[in-house]
Amino acid sequence: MTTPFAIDTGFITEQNRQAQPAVDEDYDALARKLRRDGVDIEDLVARAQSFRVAVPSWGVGTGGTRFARFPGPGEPRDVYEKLEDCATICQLVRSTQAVSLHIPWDRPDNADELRRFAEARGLHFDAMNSNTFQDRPGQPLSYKFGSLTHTDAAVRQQAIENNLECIELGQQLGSKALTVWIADGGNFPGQQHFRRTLERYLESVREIYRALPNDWRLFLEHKFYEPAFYSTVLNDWGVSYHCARELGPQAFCLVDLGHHAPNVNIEMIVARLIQFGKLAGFHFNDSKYGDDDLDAGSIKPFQLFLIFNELVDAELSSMSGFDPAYMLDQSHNITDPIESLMMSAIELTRAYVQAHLVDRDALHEAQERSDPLLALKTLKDAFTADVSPILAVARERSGGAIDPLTTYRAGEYRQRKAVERPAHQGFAASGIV
Ligand code: LRH
Ligand code: MN
Repeated sequence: MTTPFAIDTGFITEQNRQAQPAVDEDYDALARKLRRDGVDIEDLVARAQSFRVAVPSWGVGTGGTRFARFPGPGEPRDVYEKLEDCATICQLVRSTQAVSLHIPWDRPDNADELRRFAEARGLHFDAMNSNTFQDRPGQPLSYKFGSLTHTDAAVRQQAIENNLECIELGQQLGSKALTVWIADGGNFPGQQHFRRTLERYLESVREIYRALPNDWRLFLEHKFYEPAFYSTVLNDWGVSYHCARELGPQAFCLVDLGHHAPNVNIEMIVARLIQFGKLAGFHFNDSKYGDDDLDAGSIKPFQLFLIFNELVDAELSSMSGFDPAYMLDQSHNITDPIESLMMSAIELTRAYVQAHLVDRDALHEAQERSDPLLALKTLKDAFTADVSPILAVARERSGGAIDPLTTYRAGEYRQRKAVERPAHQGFAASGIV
């Protein structure tokens, strides 16, 4: 068994040596500019180095749509190869040590072995994701007409047990949270009784909540439509908040950016959930129309910045219990998933550092004096600041790549994996599509 290829740290160091002079020049120029504004660039580098976001195991395989999937070379064929790719992402950007697994797509034969494999690559496991939106081979009862809210108690019980299995496996893997997203809903008016369906949801989730270890959190993920195209049971943050309150102190509301109707003010929903002490965290991605699962910051970077503006405002006002879980949830249909996940992690770090650049005293004063344009300018000054040198230096100081994309491509990781992982026609590591 040949050792799977991995990019050599010496290669990264050599790549950084070539990129260093330009980044040092830009860094010094930015340091001077920030010093004029009374900002110490070193504080921002430390913020960038501290930023963490989990990558989705299902995101390292090529995604697709109902129309087609175009698998790329060197696709990961099992959870171990998915972790190899996650380790490569972390090697280069140094902010993605956590991986979020999806069950049964990633169910290991030996949980301890998987945990050791991950730890040997500097990885650990973030929130577990249950799946009661697909029927598994040999599954006794179908989820066609719902899972946790199905009218048949036996189907609900099956779905509850699928979630309890995730908790049990997650405990073996060191995870501390379970994300529950269900596809339950209707395609036709009259198909579901809205109130009774939500009562069944709460009744079922209470069973899952009761099984939570004391140090675990339960993340409820709302979504306004798809795959149900008329009504969705957990359709928005209000219903999710009501349910999290009903369940208890270990239940929180997870915000997937793509799960809101176009033009919904997501940063305000985030502020609400922070104020109510029920923000679980995020599935970061971007979208133009529906739940497009595009790369974070690729379509609406200002919205991403405004979301981090709310998060940093809460972080700096040290709100009690404020501990949001940051995760990516994307589908990479036409790009190399590793490249997209690296760039997305960088765009999140960028928004986080820019949000720390906001002059909050000036913003507060402009708000108090009802000076909207000065308030907007105070935010835009931070959003339009090019903090790339800070991000590059932070990666380099954390042992990563100054220029991850160039280093990754020069390292020929994908080409090497294409040889190591010969494609099987029609075979794809289990995941979306
Ligand atoms: C549903 C969702 C959910 C996952 C799935 C992969 O749209 O966002 O978080 O389970 O994507
Ligand atoms: Mn999601």
